[in-house]
Amino acid sequence: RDRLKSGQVPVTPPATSPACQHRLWPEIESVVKQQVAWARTGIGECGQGWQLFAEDGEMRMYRREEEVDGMAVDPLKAVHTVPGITGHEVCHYFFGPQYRYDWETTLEQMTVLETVSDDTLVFLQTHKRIWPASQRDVLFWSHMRKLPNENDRDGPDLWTVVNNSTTHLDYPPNVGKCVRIYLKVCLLCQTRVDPPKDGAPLTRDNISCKITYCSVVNPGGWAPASVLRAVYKREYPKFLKRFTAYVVNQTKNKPIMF
Ligand code: 18C
Repeated sequence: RDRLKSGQVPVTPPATSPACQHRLWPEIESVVKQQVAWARTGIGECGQGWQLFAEDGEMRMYRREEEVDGMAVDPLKAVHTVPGITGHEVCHYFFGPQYRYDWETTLEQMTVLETVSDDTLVFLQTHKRIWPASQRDVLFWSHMRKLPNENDRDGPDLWTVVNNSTTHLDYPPNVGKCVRIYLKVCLLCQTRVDPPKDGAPLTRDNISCKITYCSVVNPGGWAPASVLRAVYKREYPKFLKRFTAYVVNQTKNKPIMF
């Protein structure tokens, strides 16, 4: 059963989530709902214009060419299925700042500007420069959430991380050498379990994770569309393959984290 497509997964968090006291909370709540709904929409239901631009094993990446003020802001949607890991593990390594330098190859510097709660952080990142364009930075909140499996109490939960650009009085955009980019990113993960027939204990051979990754990045300033699309084409597949291989490697000798 594919709950990502079933339209039956609630996205309301437990009322006890500590982040719900914060000024950003109404925005987090609405963006998470919107992004999760979008991530759960199959490519066939997304409308016209989606092109498959990268394919490798189970991984498929689609984009739709879109421009705002002459700048390419192509939405991206990627799906992947990776054996041996859970959705909770994938989200844990994607969200945790302590792992980011290990897998994020375009990163130059990362700072946590605010710890809103265990599941919500505000990040400032600078990324490597692509000559001849200006270097980019990005300031965003990041929220990790379990989406309980209420239809099947014994089934694994869905997990998501949503990243969304925000502002910070102490870090206004475009004042130093960097141009600020604006992003919306959603990573949505569903664990699949294929229990051993003989009632033997569950191992990593019995699990896999269906990953959906959606993003829209506005480059924030001049960037030739052809160069930008070439960067997308190279960097997104590299990211998803490297990041998922990292999670497999980090978890292989650890107990399964459902
Ligand atoms: O989602 C991802 N990562 C998260 C945690 O870091 C988070 C942050 C995303 C930042 C994405 C923007 C990165 C800009 C990078 C600039 C390009 C550097 C290339 C250097 C090559 C040596 O959500 C995973 C993100 C995977 C990133 C894929 C690349 C996206 C390219 C976007 C281009 C943005 C404009 C660049 C301007 C230069 C144009 C010529």
